[in-house]
Amino acid sequence: MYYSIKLRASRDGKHLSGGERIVLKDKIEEAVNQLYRKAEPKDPDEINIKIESIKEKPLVIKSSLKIENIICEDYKSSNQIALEILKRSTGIPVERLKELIDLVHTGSAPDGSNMRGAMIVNQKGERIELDHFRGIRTTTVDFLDRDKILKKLVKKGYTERTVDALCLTTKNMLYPDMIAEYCISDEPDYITGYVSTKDFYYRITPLKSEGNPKGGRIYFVRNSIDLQDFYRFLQEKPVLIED
Ligand code: PML
Repeated sequence: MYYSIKLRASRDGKHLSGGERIVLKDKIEEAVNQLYRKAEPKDPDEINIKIESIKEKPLVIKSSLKIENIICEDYKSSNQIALEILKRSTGIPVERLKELIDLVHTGSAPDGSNMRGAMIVNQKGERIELDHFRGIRTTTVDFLDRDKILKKLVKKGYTERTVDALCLTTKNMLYPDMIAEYCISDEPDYITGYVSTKDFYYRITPLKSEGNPKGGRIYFVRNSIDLQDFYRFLQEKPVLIED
């Protein structure tokens, strides 16, 4: 049986670091240690660790999205490329896409802070997430052998954030009514972001301006989406990725 281990670290109530692993019982301790070691340098005053058995049979898929690396001179030209990919895949007019992307760069929660999860936008360009502060979070997904993937991607010059992001967005793209995703980190100095589609993870540097503490994700979906089912799939369906 597989277990999900989730860790969330915060200081003064503000989220600092989080992560999830899905492992077999004999790897629980190692996974908790790995997650703890990642959070500890950020000096949290509270750490929550949740370990639960996964009752539903995981969906095991062969491969994650293919990475296409795009490097531009500045974040404005990068965002032009992101806009073109998103226009092509979603059909949403560029003006509306620009407004949505600007929101992620300036804080997409109603009070201008970062949302906790992702915005959901349909093909009419409407925001349809149930809660504009919480958004939607993708969980219950991991690589079958995460250490192997981490080694492979780090060797190519990618980071641990790439591994986590690739894992989440690969699960997102399995949902039939999910079309594309846009993401920038809320870490001020992490300026690489991505746009993903059904087949590709376009890793784009720099996708945001250096020092900007704002960030987040937009999930672009079909108009026909069943929102309850989408939330359930992203939050609860266990998915393991082989490679
Ligand atoms: C990458 O390095 O491939 C981009 C990762 C984006 C991470 C977003 C985040 O950590 O919030």
